[in-house]
Amino acid sequence: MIWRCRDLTFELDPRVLVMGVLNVTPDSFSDGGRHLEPADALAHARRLASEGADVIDVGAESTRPGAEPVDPEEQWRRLEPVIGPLAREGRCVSVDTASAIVAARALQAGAAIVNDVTALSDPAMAEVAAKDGAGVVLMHMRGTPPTMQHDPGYSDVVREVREELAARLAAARAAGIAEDRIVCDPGIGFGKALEHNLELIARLGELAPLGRPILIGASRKSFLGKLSGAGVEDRLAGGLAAHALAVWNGATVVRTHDVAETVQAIAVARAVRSARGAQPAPRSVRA
Ligand code: HH2
Repeated sequence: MIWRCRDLTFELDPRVLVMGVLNVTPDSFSDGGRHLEPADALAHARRLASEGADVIDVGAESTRPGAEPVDPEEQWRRLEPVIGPLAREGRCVSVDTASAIVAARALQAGAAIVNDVTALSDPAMAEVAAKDGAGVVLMHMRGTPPTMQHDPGYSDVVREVREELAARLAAARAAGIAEDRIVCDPGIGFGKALEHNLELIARLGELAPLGRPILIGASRKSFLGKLSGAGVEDRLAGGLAAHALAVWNGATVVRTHDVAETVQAIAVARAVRSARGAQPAPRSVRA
């Protein structure tokens, strides 16, 4: 499977891409306030790359449950000193934003990917991404960050996420975004209760009919704390387990704060998945 992001082409499966998270925010749930100074942000991005991140995903707006939107001008004030320098160093930069204005400026500054947790809900975003041939991450979310964790409900979370992502994929194609530029993401923790997150990871193979690479982002998220009792600083092992299981079930892009450890966990999961006689989860859809 191919993922094209501007002039870059990634060949996935068995290769798994690692997206290292860089939040230039005061309030992100796990690393808020740590990389607000551009020098700190750049140093952190370079560390993530040296640990094996293929992509640096830079965000300036927290999407944790309860978070309020951040004005595009403020997002760009935080992002500008980071995106251009990283892109000029030849790094593949993704911008984590739902704002078309911010995405357009980031692409102009050299970003290659738009990671939109609202799956292009703003039609202007689709235009921006299509025009520059950006890679696009379409993430599934029910509701919006301020309210999304207020009692989320599904009758079959995997089927509904697949159908809703299929609709966003069709909308993206209709807006002129080539299919090979798109990755789909079930949105772990975005309008999902614990059992929904678990079912999505367990049945990730059922998203294969979307025909696009699947991204998983479980790093440090609260469902790991619910399962283990670990605080946000202590969820590394749980995140590695979740990501390894997701790769076993077909994820080929992993978004993480903990790159070095994730690279190692993925190498093992990928190798087991490729072992003779391995029987990963069926890539069919439950009847
Ligand atoms: N999760 C977060 C943010 N962006 N993008 C995608 N595609 N998938 C995800 O699972 C995802 C995402 C939340 O994590 P983080 O960026 O660390 O936190 P915050 O939103 O508080 O900045």
